[in-house]
Amino acid sequence: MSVPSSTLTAPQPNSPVERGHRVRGAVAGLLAAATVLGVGHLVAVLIDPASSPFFVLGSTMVDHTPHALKDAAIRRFGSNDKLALFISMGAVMAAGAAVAGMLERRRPVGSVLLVVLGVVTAGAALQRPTADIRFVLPTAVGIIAGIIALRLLVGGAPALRSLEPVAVSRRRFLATAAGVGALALVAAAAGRQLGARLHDVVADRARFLLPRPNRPAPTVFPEVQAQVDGVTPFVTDAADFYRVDTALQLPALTSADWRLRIHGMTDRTVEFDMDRLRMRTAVERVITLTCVSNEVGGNLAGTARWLGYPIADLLAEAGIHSDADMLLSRSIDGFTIGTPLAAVLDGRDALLAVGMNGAPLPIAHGYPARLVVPGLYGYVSATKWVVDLELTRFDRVRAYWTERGWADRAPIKTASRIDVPAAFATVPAGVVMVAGVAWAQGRGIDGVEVQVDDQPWETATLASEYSLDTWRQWTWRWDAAPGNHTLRVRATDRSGERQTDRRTPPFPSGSTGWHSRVVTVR
Ligand SMILES: Nc1nc2c(c(=O)[nH]1)N[C@H]1C(S)=C(S)[C@@H](COP(=O)(O)O)O[C@H]1N2
Ligand SMILES: [Mo]
Repeated sequence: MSVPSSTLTAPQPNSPVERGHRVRGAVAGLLAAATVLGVGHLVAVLIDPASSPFFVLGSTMVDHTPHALKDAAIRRFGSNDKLALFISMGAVMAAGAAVAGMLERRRPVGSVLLVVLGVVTAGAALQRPTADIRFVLPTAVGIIAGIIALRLLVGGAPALRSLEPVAVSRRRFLATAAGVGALALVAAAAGRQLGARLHDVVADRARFLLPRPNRPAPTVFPEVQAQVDGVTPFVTDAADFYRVDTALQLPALTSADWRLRIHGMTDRTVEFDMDRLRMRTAVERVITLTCVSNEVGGNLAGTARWLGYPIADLLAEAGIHSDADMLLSRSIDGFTIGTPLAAVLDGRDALLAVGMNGAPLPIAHGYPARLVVPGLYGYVSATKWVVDLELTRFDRVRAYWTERGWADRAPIKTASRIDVPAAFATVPAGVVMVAGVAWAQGRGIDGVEVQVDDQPWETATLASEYSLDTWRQWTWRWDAAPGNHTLRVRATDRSGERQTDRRTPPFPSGSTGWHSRVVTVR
């Protein structure tokens, strides 16, 4: 009587041999996944960086992330939300790839999973805002390369022909693994190198000539700055300016390639390039930008000197139809924003900006051109890398965030923040300077009050007002007695309205509530 040969040769489930096989399977899966991404990235360079499988999956996740999760990510990681996304995506993929590789040893489960992943990713690629049919290629080629790598690693060359498990010697496995790993790395590196169109943009930006403003911004006098250590600088350095956008890779747009098309409900379509833009009157304005996702006390707000061209003048060249009520702007990467047309035309300093704090826009802040509209949260006004302005109507279209439930029109709500003392700071008893900022763009700040514990509200001293469209700093001299204390702040805007104490989250139209800080006095 004969025993089935498999019971003789199959290692026991937990034997060292079996464990070794599992590790090999996991390594094979990881290398196959690296091959998909590396080769996919390389092919993507020939088409569009946005078609790279990793970016396709990442951007698709960003687009479909519920607002609660997006807010949590921004709250926790701030402008590092993308890094956090990439790391968690990489971890999930690595785990999945390792398991798929282990399963592949017995049945081609890993290969089947790769095909499924490929179909899903290719489908997602076609949904990208700037996609055409070529967007499936990087994924397709990457997946084919990944399957070949996986089959080679679990079964050697014969495994490419047969789906039966084939034994591979340890040396053969290591040699193949090294080869596949090197190939994936080289492909990814070559992809990066070739994809270094960003280098061109860096060089282009270094050469970019800023227009000289016909109307320079009023001087930022020292009186607008509270003279207290640790208070926010009145003008935010570009390097410290908050960054919020959906772009996983920075759009690489040179000023030579840049065009702005104005069309839709207009008498004619007009197109600006940088030369045509430069012939127009430039202005410089100091404006405080604010993100709707800013939590009470948060730092998603910043003030800069923006150099650019009044949007209303550009629109006038196209001739606006009187029944248009929305300016739908589109960025080179397909992101859209709907701005109430009235806000662009009512005389406020709504700009197509090309400069920030005396330099060309940083690439992350929209180089070579972006919109800045005072008084409106960024997601309804501040399109970066803008290339298209369409005159349309709110009852016809929705934009990126309004499609996801955020408010159609979103004026910035009055807010105030304590900057010093720092949260949970320990300060010596006696005179303690409390200071911070408050903003109510378009209306102006008329008063700021501070409360210690449950004592009566006290009036803070306001620094000079720069303009209605910038934040205003405040200070308050506190005679601090030992103990733990809670400081609270609230502002009143020029319309006479005082900030409500009702705490609401950023969704759908901006947070409300009073900022408070706990400090220890010794
Ligand atoms: N192209 C593009 N522009 C965009 C966004 C974006 O995701 N893509 N986000 C908007 C949002 S929500 C804000 S708050 C501002 C932030 O501008 P900043 O990154 O320069 O601070 O940009 C706006 N413009
Ligand atoms: Mo935002």
